[in-house]
Amino acid sequence: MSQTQLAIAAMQPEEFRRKVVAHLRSTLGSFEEKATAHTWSQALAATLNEYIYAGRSRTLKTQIESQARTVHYLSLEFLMGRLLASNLHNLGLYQVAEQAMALQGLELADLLEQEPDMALGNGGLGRLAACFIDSMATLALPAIGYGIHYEHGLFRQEFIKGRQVERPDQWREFGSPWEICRPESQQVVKLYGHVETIHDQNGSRKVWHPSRMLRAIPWDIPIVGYGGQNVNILRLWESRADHFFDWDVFNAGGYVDAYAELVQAETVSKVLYPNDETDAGKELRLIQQYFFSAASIADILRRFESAHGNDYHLFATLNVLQLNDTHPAIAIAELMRLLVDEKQLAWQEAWQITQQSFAYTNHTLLPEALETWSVSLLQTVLPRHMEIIFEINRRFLQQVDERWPNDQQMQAKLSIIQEGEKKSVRMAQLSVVGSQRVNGVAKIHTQLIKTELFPEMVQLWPEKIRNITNGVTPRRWLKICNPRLAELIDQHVDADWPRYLEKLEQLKPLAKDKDFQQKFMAVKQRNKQALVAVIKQLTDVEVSAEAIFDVQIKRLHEYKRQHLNLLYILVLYRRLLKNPALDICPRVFIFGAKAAPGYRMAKDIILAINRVAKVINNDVSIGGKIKLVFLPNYRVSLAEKLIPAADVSQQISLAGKEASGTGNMKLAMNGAITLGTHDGANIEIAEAVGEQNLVLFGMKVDEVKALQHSGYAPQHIYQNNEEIKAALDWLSGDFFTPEQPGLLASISKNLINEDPFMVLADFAAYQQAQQRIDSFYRQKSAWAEAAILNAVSMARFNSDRSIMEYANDIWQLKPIPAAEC
Ligand code: Z2T
Repeated sequence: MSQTQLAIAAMQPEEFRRKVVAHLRSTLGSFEEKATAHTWSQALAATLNEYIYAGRSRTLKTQIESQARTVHYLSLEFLMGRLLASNLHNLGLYQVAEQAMALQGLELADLLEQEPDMALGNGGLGRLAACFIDSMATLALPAIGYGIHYEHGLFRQEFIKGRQVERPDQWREFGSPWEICRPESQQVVKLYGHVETIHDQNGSRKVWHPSRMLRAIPWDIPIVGYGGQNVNILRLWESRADHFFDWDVFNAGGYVDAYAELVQAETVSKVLYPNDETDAGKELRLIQQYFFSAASIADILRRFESAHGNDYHLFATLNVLQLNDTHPAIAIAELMRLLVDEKQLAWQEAWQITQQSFAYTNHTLLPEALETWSVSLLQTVLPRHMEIIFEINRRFLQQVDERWPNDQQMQAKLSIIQEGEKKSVRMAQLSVVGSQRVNGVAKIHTQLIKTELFPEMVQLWPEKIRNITNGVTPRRWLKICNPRLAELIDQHVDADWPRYLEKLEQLKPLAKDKDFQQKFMAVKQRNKQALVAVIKQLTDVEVSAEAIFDVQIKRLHEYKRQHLNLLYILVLYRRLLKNPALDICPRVFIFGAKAAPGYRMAKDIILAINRVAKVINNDVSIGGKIKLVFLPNYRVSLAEKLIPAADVSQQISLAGKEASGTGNMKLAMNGAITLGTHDGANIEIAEAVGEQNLVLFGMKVDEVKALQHSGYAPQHIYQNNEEIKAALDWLSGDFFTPEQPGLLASISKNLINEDPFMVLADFAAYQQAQQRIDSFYRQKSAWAEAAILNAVSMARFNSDRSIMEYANDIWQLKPIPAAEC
């Protein structure tokens, strides 16, 4: 144990209480009698910061001394959620804080609830980045996260008459105790303008004359590793107007115009784009991407130069830049621009450094999510970068020509530039060409990248594409969110299991133990009771904790098939109306999901679930056998309440569409049984927990492919399956929307005529799988055994394992535990 850790271990509640009170008075300018729960939570955060900053200095000193190779995780999204509980746990101060607050007559849980979620991300991709920086700090890797300091994160969702309405997220309304502004490290980012070619004795060179400038101001958020020894940084850039620019306009007499410029500049980091898997292609989005990429690279280069001057050949030895999807891919062109135009390196040298430095993670195969930027937009916003991309492509196509001589088709297929009426840049191609490694996020996904998305790239560079299956941090997603289960685990294995999750496998023999089963299921029951109260508070619906809690929580997307779940609920409800004595286990269907604001079908599905819910929940004739709730404003902090209470985890995407999924891992880790398709990480979860401990169903990827080729005709299924037909007709009539018949018809219409994600084709298998869940749940002991085996077999899905694989396979990075000083 280090000195700090010893000091923390020796901390007494009364001493800690006094520290918090001191901060309440001096940092918050309040006092005990006056302070609200919010003020107390701020005082608690301020107290933690004493330890966090000490840890940060320790970590930084060690890293500077060791001249460590560092990874820079570039991501447009970091879905952090709340940080107070996580920091308390990671520092080892949770219990003492709980006791200290109790001495003060306060409930720590109430204080934790005061903190708004830091929702700077959409879904899986953003939350993955958050789990990964937790693991990087825990594993003592020299790592920095780079992103955008959005003023508004993902919208807050409300339902009005069952419809999603978006409200602005205000996470910083009252400030955040975790962030520190670092004006001394600000950067300038330039945009627009034109490129001049200058001819001199050395030939010709290019000079970019930008016409706009932004300042990028960094806000640093400390990331505390588990155990508290290492503290890394998440650096988020905020855009501001450039001083000089305003000054010019001001002198020209345009005081108010200067303000208009200022507003434009500050728009860049104003709001997170709420699209999860569609490419919006908006100019402001491109500027966001470039703004944070350019600021981050300038920051990395500044740090490099202060240690190594202009010895750029060392750059790729000491730095690796991980691209979280193609969102920061423009960074490849930016590093080339800096090395070639500003540092005057030869193209070849610059390219070698660049390609050695970057690595790219692909998160989806959905064509609508693969980013392209129109050449004309790039020429306007980033004219020099566009030239550089053309040159990268010209040289790449030479390589293609060497491998496939005179093959025009191959040139067109592989080109970074998509030819056609409106030429565009394919950012995935650019990322593959510009990186030393490319990775997919689950075995099946990586396989599909190799066979479907980039088969030729595999021939060009056989070793480039790797798999690294996603993971989730067991600190947040087990220890913190499920204290009751954590306590049960603590009674049986070493306390450091959140760091070494494989230790839970020691519990496998207890899966058959009746006493342990009873304790495990008692935890689940308590968690369900807690969720009952949350459901009542959020929806005013009363549900029974005796029912199966069947949970589908994820972004709303047709490929994720929330409407497959809904269709089954409709069929089941019809069966119950026909036969109220139908013998089924009572079940509560629970949804949580946000739809992209412009995604019509997704919003229609939300409306449909809410309308069907209203009818079912008020129908006394079915004796409360099924209930249906859609919890509003699904987010990280709500997930932390839902996941520990779930019995069934629905992961029912069409095979081949969900790259990995990570909610599937979180739910299994908390003892939910997966009801899933042969897709993404579900397949690997089945390998880990054993086929008999989850329910997989439906078409596999090759069957989906075969059906597509043979011609999929959902109309035939609709015509030939009485229950499907009745349910879809029911939905499009007036039963659920008497005031507006046909309001929900778009869904039925879509499924009958197009059904792009083959909901009807998988329906029969799905409803059988649901029946298997029903009979499985009745065998109390078998179910408990399976639930336990799920929870204790998740070591492979610990994000520490994912990050170790990145460190070994991609980053060549070694842990550097911070030394005491
Ligand atoms: C996203 O959350 C994911 C993929 C995206 O592709 C975009 C977003 Cl915002 C551009 C998800 C995948 O859908 C999911 O399967 C995966 O587990 C997650 O990324 C993390 O890899």
